[in-house]
Amino acid sequence: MTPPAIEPRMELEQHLHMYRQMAKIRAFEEQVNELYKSAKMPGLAHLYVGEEGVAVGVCEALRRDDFITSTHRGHGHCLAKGATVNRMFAELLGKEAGYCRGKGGSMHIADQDTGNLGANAIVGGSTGIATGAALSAKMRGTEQVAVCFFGDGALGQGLLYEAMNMAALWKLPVIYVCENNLYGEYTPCGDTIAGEILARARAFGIQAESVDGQDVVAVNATMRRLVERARRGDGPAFLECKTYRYYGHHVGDVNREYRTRDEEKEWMSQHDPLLTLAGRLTAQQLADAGVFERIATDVKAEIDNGVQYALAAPYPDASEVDEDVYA
Ligand SMILES: Cc1ncc(C[n+]2csc(CCOP(=O)(O)OP(=O)(O)O)c2C)c(N)n1
Ligand SMILES: [Mg+2]
Repeated sequence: MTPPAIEPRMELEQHLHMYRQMAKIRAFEEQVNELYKSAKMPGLAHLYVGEEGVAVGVCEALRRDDFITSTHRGHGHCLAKGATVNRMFAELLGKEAGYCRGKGGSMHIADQDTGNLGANAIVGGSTGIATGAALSAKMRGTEQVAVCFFGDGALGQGLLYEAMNMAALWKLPVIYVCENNLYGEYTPCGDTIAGEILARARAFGIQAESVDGQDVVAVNATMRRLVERARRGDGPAFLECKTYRYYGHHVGDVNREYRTRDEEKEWMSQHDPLLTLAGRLTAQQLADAGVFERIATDVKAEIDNGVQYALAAPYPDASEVDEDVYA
């Protein structure tokens, strides 16, 4: 899809804001990788680098009180919906100031204040939660919308189809955002997905579209349209965002024998969401290299401060080890 022309001042500001959000997510994730490699972070993490255009394009189409549900690869969703870098790092390092008081870690970050109902380590597990949130919004008449992020791997989970069936029957304000990054763990999605992806949603009568997930402006424009129709009561939608993760499945997956270095280089050089937006704004003479350098400097300072804050922050007291823990 051709993105809309960028001209008015407000639109430029919004595009620069989206660029900044993507740069923040990327810098956050690069720092998480450093924390892992220097053994300062317990456990591991699934990095979102390369996919920033999806989370930012989607969340910039939402209100603060709209809901999202996230996945095991969820840091980008949290930050795009408004989470702070300080509390995100604190959570990853198991500190009391973290979003789950340090007891959730990378794959369970939730933030009620920004409508983030939580990451989920169960592939496809959040589809029921997002659909339930949409049902609640409809019953309460709040005009809130719920967005359900999930990967191509979740297309193999039955719950998604049960949820989509209900959402279609009850015309719920939910948007299913499939982040198709071509792989589920170490398997190309062509080996696991039969037929057309969009046809699965259309079988329930759900409006289904595909978008270039590396073009944040296109993602945002498409989402605005789908969010608007969900908010006015026209029911659910399904959006496939074609994207790519630059790192391995998780931080420990460094050899990536299931794909080629050439394929990676192609995505990084030709389809990078930050380069794409910066290149377009530069070509249209709406911004120059200095603008993007200043954003990079600001973002680096925010990330440096955040990680220092979290490294110095206290752990929860041992006496509360069984508090706020449900399983
Ligand atoms: C129900 C369930 N089955 C298997 C796993 C193990 N697992 C973790 S991530 C993953 C792959 C997910 O792939 P995808 O949904 O495409 O997301 P991506 O990692 O590509 O972002 C699998 C199989 C799991 N966490 N939950
Ligand atoms: Mg995937």
